[in-house]
Amino acid sequence: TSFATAPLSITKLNSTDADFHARLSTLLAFEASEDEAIDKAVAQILFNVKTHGDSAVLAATQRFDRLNVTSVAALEISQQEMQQALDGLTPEQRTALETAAQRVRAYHQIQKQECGSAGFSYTEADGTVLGQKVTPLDKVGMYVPGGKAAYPSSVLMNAIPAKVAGVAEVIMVVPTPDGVKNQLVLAAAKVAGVDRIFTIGGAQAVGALAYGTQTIPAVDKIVGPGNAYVAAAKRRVFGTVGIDMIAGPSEILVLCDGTTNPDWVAMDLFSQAEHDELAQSILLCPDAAYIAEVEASINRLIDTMPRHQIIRTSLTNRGALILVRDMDEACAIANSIAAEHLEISAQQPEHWAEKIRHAGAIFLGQFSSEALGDYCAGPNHVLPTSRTARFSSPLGVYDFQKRSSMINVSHAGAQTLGKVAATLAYGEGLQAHARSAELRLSK
Ligand code: HSO
Ligand code: ZN
Repeated sequence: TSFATAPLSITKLNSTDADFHARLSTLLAFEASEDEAIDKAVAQILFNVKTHGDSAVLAATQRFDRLNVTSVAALEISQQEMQQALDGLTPEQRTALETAAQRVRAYHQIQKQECGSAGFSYTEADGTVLGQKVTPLDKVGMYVPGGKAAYPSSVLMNAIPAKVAGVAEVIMVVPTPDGVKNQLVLAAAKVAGVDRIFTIGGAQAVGALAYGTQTIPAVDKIVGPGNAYVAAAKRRVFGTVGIDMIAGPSEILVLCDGTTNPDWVAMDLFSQAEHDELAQSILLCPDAAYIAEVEASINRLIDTMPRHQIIRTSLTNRGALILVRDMDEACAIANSIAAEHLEISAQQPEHWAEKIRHAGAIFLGQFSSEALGDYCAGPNHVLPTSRTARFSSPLGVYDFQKRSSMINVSHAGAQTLGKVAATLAYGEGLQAHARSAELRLSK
């Protein structure tokens, strides 16, 4: 049912206002709530899983997801069941999933070639060889949320770069409260090449992957988004295993010169606002009349959206339409926002893109809607949020590799390096280091 609602009250800012920067930072401020009660409960669950293994995982799964099985082995989903899920899709769904997977795989294969996966080495004049060796991780755990945020596209985005990197085993965990399985998630896992799936979730799943149990193998890194319990558990097991970033709410920043159809821009703002109430959608534009048009589009289109309530809350609390002096200023503000997604919906988008230094993904031109990147353009949709694009990158092949230094000192090299090392070692008062270097000096 659609009903007339009051026009949406979205924050409007003008970059020439004296309090602009203060208001912008208030708008951007986002603190991931670190709930003490949640963290305490998580610590207890992790301790139980670490000390009791399978039986603790089983007890927590029975309690939280109401699954009454007698072994963790019974919670594993077979490759055959994944295949059945894939076979059960409509031809249209199946083709879309496979096309997306193929494009994401192709992109990450190129990324693998370009990100130094071959390592390097060089030989010095005296024959000493120095270099770096790149190795994929052995085992990776992938958390997939159950319920409303269970995105098959995220299964592709997390698993495919891991498999392209050469990870031997990708082990997925996904909670299935009351035994309800998401067929699209299982199908996506099959298409992405996930090796094993366990229907467990929450802190108990993170603990099982981090410490290993009688049935669930211990992994080397855990990736994938989850609720507050999962995030707290990932923080706590970090160090025992690697983790990816802890993702905040989705963000879109549209930088528009006023030449794109305003309905398109309104829908792009909706597309991230519909993820959740805390998502952030912002428009930067130098044309006041155009901003008014986008606002009219927002008000005309919002009630046609099934998720209009979430969109309304998100846009009201965290959205903004910002009038800027010109496109140059828009780029400068975009850099300070360092958004997860930046659309440059403008003529000559490459020109403005050159000025952008901080954004998780940059979408150029009016045809590059973020939605295409979310599903099937090829680049990863797991991106730095909450201004972390200032210092971090999209999830990629490199997140599933690690590097080892290689040092092969020649006899001649040991003579020159031995003296340098010994001198520094004596300076540090480390006699054994000095002698170790000196023993290799020829008399
Ligand atoms: N925009 C999300 C990814 C996603 N969108 C999944 C749709 N499905 C990441 O910020
Ligand atoms: Zn999205």
